[in-house]
Amino acid sequence: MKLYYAPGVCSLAAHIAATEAGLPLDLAKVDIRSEPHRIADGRDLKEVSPKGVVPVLELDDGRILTEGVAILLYLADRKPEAMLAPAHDSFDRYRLHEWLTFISSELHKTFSPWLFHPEYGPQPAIIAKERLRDRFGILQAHLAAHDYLVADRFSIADAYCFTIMNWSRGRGIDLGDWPHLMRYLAGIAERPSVRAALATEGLRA
Ligand SMILES: N[C@@H](CCC(=O)N[C@@H](CS)C(=O)NCC(=O)O)C(=O)O
Repeated sequence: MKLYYAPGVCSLAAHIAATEAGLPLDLAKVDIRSEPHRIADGRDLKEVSPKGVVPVLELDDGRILTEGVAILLYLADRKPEAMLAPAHDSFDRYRLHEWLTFISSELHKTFSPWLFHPEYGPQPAIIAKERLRDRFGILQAHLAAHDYLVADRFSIADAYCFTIMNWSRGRGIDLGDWPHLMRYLAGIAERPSVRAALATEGLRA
């Protein structure tokens, strides 16, 4: 399998999940700040996926899977024994989807586009940061009573949540008002899979 990724962006979640599961992954770096977005081999990312955004997962048979949540679920289901997603027939599986959807629509897409598109100017960042406070409160309330998002064990939801929340660093977002969220993120950052994925992407934990 090959993961098309850009350092530290949402594709990091898939990188962490594959590392956590021990699934071998070829990595193809994409420059999402160039137009068009160039893969390290010189191709335009749109030649691989018309959506032109990372993450993209290329299976060994050539099939292409896009959308981070779909990729995370696919990776978790390749290695059920790694228990990165609850069993299909359990209610916790729906809790997993509940969190993945929350992270995707309420966190990820509130952080972007201002984070990666400076052409939007300062105003969207101000509004988004205010909206994010509500979302952080929802996470904080859950994490006051739990170490992880789903079923009290690390899952793909935690890999995704960590990846997106990590964007707070150095962006004028002080997480001091959400101590349980800070504790949770610090714990995830210590996981060997997270440290390894960050290091491979040239980032520090
Ligand atoms: N709906 C997609 C969105 C992926 C996405 O927003 N990718 C960003 C990085 S986090 C990207 O590649 N942005 C490049 C761009 O917007 O041109 C998913 O959830 O996977």
